[in-house]
Amino acid sequence: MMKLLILLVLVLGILAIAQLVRVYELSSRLRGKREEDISPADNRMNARLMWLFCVVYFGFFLWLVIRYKDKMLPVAASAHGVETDWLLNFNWIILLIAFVLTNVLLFYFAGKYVYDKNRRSFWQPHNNKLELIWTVIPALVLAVIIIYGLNTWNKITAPATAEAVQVELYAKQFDWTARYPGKDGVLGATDYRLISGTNPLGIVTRASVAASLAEMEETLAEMENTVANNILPDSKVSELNAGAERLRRHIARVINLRQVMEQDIAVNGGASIYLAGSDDVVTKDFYLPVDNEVKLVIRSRDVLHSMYLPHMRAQMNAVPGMTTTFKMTPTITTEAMRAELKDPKFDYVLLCNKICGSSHYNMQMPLTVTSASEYEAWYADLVKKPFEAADEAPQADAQEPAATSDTQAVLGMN
Ligand SMILES: [Cu+2]
Repeated sequence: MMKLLILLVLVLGILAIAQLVRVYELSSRLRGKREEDISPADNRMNARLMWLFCVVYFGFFLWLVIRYKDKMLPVAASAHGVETDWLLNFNWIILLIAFVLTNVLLFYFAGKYVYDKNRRSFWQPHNNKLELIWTVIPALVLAVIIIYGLNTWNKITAPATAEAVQVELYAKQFDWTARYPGKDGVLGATDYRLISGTNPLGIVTRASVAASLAEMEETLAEMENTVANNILPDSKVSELNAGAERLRRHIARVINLRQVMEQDIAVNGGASIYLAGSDDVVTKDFYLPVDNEVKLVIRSRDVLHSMYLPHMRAQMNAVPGMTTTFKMTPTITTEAMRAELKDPKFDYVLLCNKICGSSHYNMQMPLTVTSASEYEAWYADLVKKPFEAADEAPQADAQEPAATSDTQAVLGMN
């Protein structure tokens, strides 16, 4: 109601001003004054208003900076984040100098050189020296910005070292799942064809392929049995047949995957990526050790997402059908950051930074950065629940009842 009233007052105010202007114009005409004649007093007032606007504008600008300072991110909690912040601040300083200088001069000159009929403007058609100055200086400044930026970018995007802790971050509408390699330190192979309620990340191992095939074959047999029993109406029978056909096609795809897997194992032996998955751990807990290089391996099941750790100044797209990576070194533990911010409830957070659907805003997972020893203890506990012991493991996809079996996922997928 209050908003409506304010709106009404605003509209009426604008109308009143428009009417006043109209009255002024009519009275000027009566007084025989032409519209093009602007008195020196009018010009001087406009000049003063230019200066006033300049002061009010920069005053508001400063007020905004001070007022919302606490909404800024705290100090960067990763090694490269400190460099990113330096780069950003460096750019800000250059921008601010150029911005303040040009805008203050713009308003100052507009006020200073108020129209005076006795003054003639200075006519300067060309000046090589000036042209040179305003070409060379911006070019030099831009070159410095680009070289400094590229240098930082190359450092951030360089490949991770072999000692880096590997963690997979798996995005789907609308949550994150983490996967840690088991004792072998290697993340096993994955394939979308195996995604199911018990294998949400589609980890490929001999056992998971066999389980997937067994479950699908069982479902197929049930379907064929139902059709053979001849108790369903024709429409249901054709629906069931179509479903069975899809299932047969998917079985063929998984058999194909099995072939690829067996060939890889035959060629690479124990080093095959298909033998590395059974001890992987799929979890909703995201822990990282402090002062240790980390390689984040990022995948998406459905649409574009983006792995975003604002406090770490880390961001990387999660693209369906491909794997992206981001390496970083966290430098401040959760504990230390809580002390720094005097906020005992503070947690680092992993967000999705691509608008990926209706619950995008809620797609987040807390990150805990601990000391190396605490991390070791946590990890030792974690690897007791490997992926292959899926029967006892807590279901990662508990909040998604729609896809609780291989078959349902397959039927929906085709
Ligand atoms: Cu998302």
